[in-house]
Amino acid sequence: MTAGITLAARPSAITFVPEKTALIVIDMQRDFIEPGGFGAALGNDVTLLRRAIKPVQDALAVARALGLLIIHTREGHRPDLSDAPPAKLARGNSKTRIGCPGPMGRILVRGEPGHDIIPECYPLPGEPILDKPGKGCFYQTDLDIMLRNRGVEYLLVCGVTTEVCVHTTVREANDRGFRCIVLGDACASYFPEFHDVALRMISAQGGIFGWVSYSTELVSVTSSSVGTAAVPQSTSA
Ligand code: TIU
Repeated sequence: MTAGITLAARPSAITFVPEKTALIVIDMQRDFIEPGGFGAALGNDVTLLRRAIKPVQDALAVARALGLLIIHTREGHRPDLSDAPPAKLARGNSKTRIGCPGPMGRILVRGEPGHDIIPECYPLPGEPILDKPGKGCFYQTDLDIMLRNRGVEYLLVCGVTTEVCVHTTVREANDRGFRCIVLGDACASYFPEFHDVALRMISAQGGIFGWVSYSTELVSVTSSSVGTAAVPQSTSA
């Protein structure tokens, strides 16, 4: 077993064991991040989410160099919408409702261009993609068994949006006993104040939901062990 890797973090440093660690990359989807998708249709400024792209790329490079399990997630629904709760389908209008046509296909529907992951963060062959109908990555998915079969105990978590799908997932994971390390600069929100408070909520009260660290810290502490050629030197949030 390789040595543990210690990250500076809030509320305290955290040491993770690579063999027992997965990187979860949450919903880096065109519908949320590119102009013309679901996020933009809701009136959001998608450039705020694009800040996370480079840090996510850096986290992916480290995880690949360390041989971590990497799981990419996508929020979306079956084309017949049979897995979407009526309450979720009732939200919005004909331009913002899930399943309605948008510039990148039907909004948040599996198989549509907008539902897919942005090219900058696209999974490599062999990296699992987890399709989920909800905000949290555990709800109605097989993520739990995938992690437990691999003996995963630590989760490095990144993606969008901080206070919605990242937060829901970390809360679920924390209750299931996983140690969650959220990479703050590799998360983003349409609402910067929500992003900041969401990160503070994770590490408050002695780390009530987990730890908050940064992709820059992950790159910095692993560059000697995985080689600087494999890991891009980072980055600003
Ligand atoms: N992935 C995720 O966060 N889904 C959302 O709908 N987020 C919003 O902030 N809208």
